[in-house]
Amino acid sequence: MTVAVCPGSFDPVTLGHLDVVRRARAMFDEVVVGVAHNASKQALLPAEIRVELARAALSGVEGVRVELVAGLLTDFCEEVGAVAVVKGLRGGADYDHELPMALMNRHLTGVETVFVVGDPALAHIASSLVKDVARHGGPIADLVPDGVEAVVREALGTAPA
Ligand code: COD
Repeated sequence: MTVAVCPGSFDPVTLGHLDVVRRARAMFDEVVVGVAHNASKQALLPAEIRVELARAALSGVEGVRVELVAGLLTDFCEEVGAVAVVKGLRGGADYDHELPMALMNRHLTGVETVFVVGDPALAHIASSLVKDVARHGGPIADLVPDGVEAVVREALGTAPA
């Protein structure tokens, strides 16, 4: 059985993330979604809430589970027996951002990274932009899975548009 890890901050999980996870599941027998800490980002939502929201969004998807990544992504990949990390690309900027991580992860344990091209209809969706829209009172319901908008708004203290 081939296992892949789809890692990210998922702060919060978006429809773009779900697209990447589904594409990964089409290639691997099992996908473990790893909710991790990005040292260069200050998370809005606590890790446990990010895990909860991702689990709810993916609860009906067979062969996919969501776990917290407590430390290094490469250690987590070894724990779950993953043969690959799957990341999504929206464009060239994503590739530039992802390449050093892919190389570092391969340097650490040899784990390969597989890049999937996301649905272009979702290419404008990024967790950071979702939070920015919500922070200014804009609508985000069609950018995130059900239930996520309310949690983000509560964390931000903003009312719906
Ligand atoms: N379409 C396609 N892909 C998308 C979309 C979209 N609309 N939205 C997001 N994605 C992709 C991103 O390109 C990325 O591949 C993935 O989804 C996750 O995105 P984010 O923003 O939730 O997650 P990041 O980029 O903050 O995740 C970084 C990690 C948390 C994976 C990284 O920091 C990490 O591995 N941390 C653990 C500690 C570690 O091992 N550090 C060393 C790393 S070399």
